[in-house]
Amino acid sequence: MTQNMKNARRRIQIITLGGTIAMRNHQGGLSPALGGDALLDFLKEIDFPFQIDKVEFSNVASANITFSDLIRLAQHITSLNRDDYVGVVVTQGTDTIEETAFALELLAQSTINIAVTGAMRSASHRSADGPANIISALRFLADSDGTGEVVVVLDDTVHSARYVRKTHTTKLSAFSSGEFGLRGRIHEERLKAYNKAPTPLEKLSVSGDISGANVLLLPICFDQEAPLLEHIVKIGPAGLVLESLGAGHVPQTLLPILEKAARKIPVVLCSRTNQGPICEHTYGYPGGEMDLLARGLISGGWLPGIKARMLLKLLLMNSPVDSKTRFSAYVRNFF
Ligand code: DAS
Repeated sequence: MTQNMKNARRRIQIITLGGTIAMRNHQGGLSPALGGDALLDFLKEIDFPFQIDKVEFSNVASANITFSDLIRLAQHITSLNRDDYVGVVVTQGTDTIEETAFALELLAQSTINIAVTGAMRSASHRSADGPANIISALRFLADSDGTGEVVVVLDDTVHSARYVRKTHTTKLSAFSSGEFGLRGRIHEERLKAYNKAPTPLEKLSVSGDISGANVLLLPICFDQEAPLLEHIVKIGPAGLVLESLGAGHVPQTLLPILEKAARKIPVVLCSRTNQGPICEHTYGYPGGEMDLLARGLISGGWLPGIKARMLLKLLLMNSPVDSKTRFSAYVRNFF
């Protein structure tokens, strides 16, 4: 995009959803407090070359954001005029930010960039990080081309939505892109890009109907009890994502039930290590990845379990047809 084109688009919208960034101490514990106006009041002291619109979408802990909220949010962003907007900042709780940002990458049908941010410290904290994170998110948008990219910005670091993970409960630097590396860093008020924006993923249209798309994420543990898994499969989920052992392995006692489930529904193999890809042709023992893939389970590739569950759920909401093949196509393009 040329500078002239960029200058023609002079608006950024900040959409507030809640989270620690908007929480205050109340009767000894943090809870949602600041609405959009109060949260963003500090911006009036900052000289920023864009018009900033505020939209208060909700004010909840991120554990309470729902799929219907997420779909409404994506539709709202899609409806913004791309000739006017440089980008959108979404503020929300950090607990589910890696899932919602990835979902926006799949759902928002727009070339407007989206920077999702939050805070590790509440608005009551003497050195709250929320305002700095919002400013960094605005700076990312000011310095990046509108390709419909979705990033998570915290602690001056910029992460591609599809790679970012929350890896610590409380540290300011709680987010990591692992082996994929940072998308960039905000340095001296500008974006230093370390990596290019990843190739956009194919967008998914979904209705708000989530009834046929129950997907369970299940970590597999040492000597996991097969009867428990049998009960879960009997309940009739539309899909199952396993955070399996190592590079895609399970105890062999689980094989009959997993094979049976995979005949009916997509059963995705991810790793509970949450780092590195599932192997395809390394381990040949019963319960190894070669055996599981041959029994009809599908590889989650590099996707951590929570993102595989998000992708599978949105795919099923889009259409139950060919969900295994379509899931695998996304997995190939993920990295
Ligand atoms: N852990 C909190 C946060 O970081 C709560 C939440 O996710 O809403 O925002």
